[in-house]
Amino acid sequence: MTTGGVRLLTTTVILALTGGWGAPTAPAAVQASSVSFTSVVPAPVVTAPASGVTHQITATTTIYTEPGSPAAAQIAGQLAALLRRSTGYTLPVVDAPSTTPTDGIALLLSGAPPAAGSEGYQLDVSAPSIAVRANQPAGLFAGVQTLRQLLPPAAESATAQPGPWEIAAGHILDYPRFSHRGAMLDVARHFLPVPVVERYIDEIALYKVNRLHLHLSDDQGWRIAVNSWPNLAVYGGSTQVGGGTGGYYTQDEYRQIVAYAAARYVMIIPEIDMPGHTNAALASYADLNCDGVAPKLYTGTRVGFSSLCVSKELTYTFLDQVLGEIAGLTPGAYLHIGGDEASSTTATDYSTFMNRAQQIVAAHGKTVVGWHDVVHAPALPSTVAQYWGTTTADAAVATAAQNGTKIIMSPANRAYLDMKYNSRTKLGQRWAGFIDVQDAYGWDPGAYLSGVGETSVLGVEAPLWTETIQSLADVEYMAFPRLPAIAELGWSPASTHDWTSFNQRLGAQGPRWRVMAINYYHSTQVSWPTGA
Ligand code: NGO
Repeated sequence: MTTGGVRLLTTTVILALTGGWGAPTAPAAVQASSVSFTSVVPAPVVTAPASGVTHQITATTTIYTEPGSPAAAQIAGQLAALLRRSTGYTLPVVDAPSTTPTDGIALLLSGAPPAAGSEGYQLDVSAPSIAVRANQPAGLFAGVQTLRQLLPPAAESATAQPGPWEIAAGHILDYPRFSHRGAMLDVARHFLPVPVVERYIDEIALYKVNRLHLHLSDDQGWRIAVNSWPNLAVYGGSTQVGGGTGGYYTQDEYRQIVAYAAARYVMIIPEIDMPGHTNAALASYADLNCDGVAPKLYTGTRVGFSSLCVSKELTYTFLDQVLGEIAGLTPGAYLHIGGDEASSTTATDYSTFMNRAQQIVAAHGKTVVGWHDVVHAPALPSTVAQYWGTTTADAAVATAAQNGTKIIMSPANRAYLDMKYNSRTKLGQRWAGFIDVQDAYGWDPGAYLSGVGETSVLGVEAPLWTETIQSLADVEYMAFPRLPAIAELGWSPASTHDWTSFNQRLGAQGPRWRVMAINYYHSTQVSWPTGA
């Protein structure tokens, strides 16, 4: 593509940090033709650019896919659909021939090195062809996300653009550091409808996030239909923070979210928070309360005032039926049972309750995840604890880790996407501190919490709580650019960790987000290219 008659070779021209990002600028970097081969987020394990060589996608490009693999064909179809919109080309998807194609884009389930594992891939871009090779479909999907980032940002456009569609040539070998690379949406404080969740899945998948944890219940709302306890959604889901009408997912809608995520190699982890954070359930069924009296629905933002009734047997029938239905709807291995801030439950009751809740989850064939408070109750060996503290030392979590408990790292002062960027941020909270991009990026999940080493860490997760968040635009503003920072910590080897490199690669995403109409925060810490 030409900009004012000058063909730009790369988008890696970085604006000096002179506060000039908001100023009117001449040619937008979004029109640049070829993106640097080293601008991928998360950073790949091995990146070897072939200098001076480019590949061009043209009107005659074919997408070849692994013969006999419906999963590969689906991924090829996703890539074709994206590129047909923006290039206007036909881009037929056909079975690859028995010898490796010498033209076009090939998505192959053969020829990847064992090091690529089940989620990694090898990408080779040369002048005549592009090949993504993986051992498993998840790796092909990941490789395609990398390829998308190497294309000009206009490739993400929903309408046909003029091109040309050049990609810098080179070789990438890539695989993840951690198996759990998560994002969380709190759909309880403010309900977020299915299209918002699906769009967020698209956005996180581009950064190789492979888990979406849905916080489906809290004091202010119950967000999933449960056939055996229908009032939970119908009544308990009828409001939200600030008193809006709330909402809930029908079981079909939840299945739709699960399937949408699965097609993008994202596992849904549903959370029913307990024994605290349960006012919506307690308001829906008087019998769940120790005194038999249902509290009113709650639309404020206090925490720690509600508790399921630990001494009533009905509570465990409730858990068994609710968790049983949700387990049945969820193909993923995990059920999250919260367990945080149970300040209205005594320590003994908390232990009794969490112990039984874990047995119930296990009986339904799922692995328990709990907020790290769960380590104060007897834990099943398989129970995973999600660390959300603000300190780098927690003796109980360290002891649990030393006894084999796996930890998901979500330190609130680093990974909470609901924290404000700074004092001028309108949305969000500040209880865990301000988090600008450099704070979100500047820690090592495998060496952050004392006594919790790399082998105890299942991965990272960036939670987005929604006390102040009400719309897709709000979600995007808080998630971008911090979510890609956490995604890189989850995927990339510690050896690639480098703020200067990350800053430039992150900045290169800005023009892409413009084209995708992602409402991102223009952090002054990031070296955005001209026009982003
Ligand atoms: C805490 C609390 C949530 C809040 C969130 C807000 C956890 C695990 N429990 O995190 O109820 O919504 O902070 O930042």
